[in-house]
Amino acid sequence: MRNEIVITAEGHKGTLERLQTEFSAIKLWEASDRDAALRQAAPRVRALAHFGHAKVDGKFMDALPKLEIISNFGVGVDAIDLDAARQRNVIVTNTPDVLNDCVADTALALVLNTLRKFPQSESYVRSGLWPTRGAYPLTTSVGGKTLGILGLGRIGEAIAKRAQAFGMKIRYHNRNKKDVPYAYDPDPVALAKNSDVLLVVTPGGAGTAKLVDAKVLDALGPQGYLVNVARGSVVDEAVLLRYLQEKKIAGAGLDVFEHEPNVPAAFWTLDNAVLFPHVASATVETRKAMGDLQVENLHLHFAGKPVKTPV
Ligand code: NAP
Ligand code: 8YV
Repeated sequence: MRNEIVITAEGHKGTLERLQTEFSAIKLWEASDRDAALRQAAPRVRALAHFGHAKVDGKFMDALPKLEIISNFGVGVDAIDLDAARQRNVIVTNTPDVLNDCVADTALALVLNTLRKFPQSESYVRSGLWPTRGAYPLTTSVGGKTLGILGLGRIGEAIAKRAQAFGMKIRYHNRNKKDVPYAYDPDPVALAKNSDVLLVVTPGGAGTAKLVDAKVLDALGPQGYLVNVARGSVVDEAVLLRYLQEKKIAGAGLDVFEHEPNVPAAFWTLDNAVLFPHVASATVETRKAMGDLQVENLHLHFAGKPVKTPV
């Protein structure tokens, strides 16, 4: 008999297919009455497969009193109340490492696109402006610039390697200093002050909420660039918008926003911002690897074995 699971949202197609084939799956997003669906599942369901960024809080967990594991599609687990899970002895798993390369590639793409304005210069050709207005204005080079990584973890280290290959110098700030060959700054303001490009790749959640605020952006200054591939919550978005409009920083490259998929319309027309729709891990290969890990954790747990990637 297949083990029963609840799937919270419509996620990656191939993974959904696996989940529905290998488990007996209740698709919460399809239920006309979500509470009734949870009440029906409550006496039996021990596992939740979570997709997306909707909150999984203590109340949600209490609706499934037999819950033992939440298997998340994604490395960031800021949507899941980890304290509530701990209090209820619910294991939380995520999908680390398998996405490092793609997320780091995207981070570098944002660095290049933001400093060199490649998307804007591409639009210049497509809009037919080149013959009439002449050469596209000069931009600024990447090589020789200092990249300050806020959150030098698994993905941050993959970004550092790539950035070095582009001739960038690396600095970082974490709460804990690491044994790495990069200069350490004791706080985000010092890192911003010492960097040309501040690249944010910390986890989201309460511990990092608005970590990049006006003080950090002031330290980055009018020649400095911000790149965010972490979570929108880590940056004070209203302040960032104002600083971009007033040219108090030189530019920003953003893969993540505070209220995705809604990006304030004022960002759309900025010439000094490059905007991606949260695509850092969005390749066929990486999304499959993330889903395989999510499914593997569920199978291991149902087999009574330790999960592969607990949070
Ligand atoms: P990780 O290995 O846990 O690295 C996170 C790093 O952030 C650690 O080095 C940690 O060091 C540091 N950190 C945590 N809190 C901090 C704070 N308050 N101030 C400064 N540094 C702090 O995680 P990862 O696998 O690299 O992933 C990082 C995050 O990237 C994820 O949690 C997720 O939010 C985001 N992400 C986004 C995408 C996307 O599609 N855009 C894709 C994947 C991941 P200390 O503990 O020493 O502070
Ligand atoms: C995914 C991510 O886009 O892993 C993460 O933390 O942000 C991304 O890889 C997201 O989890 C899919 O919902």
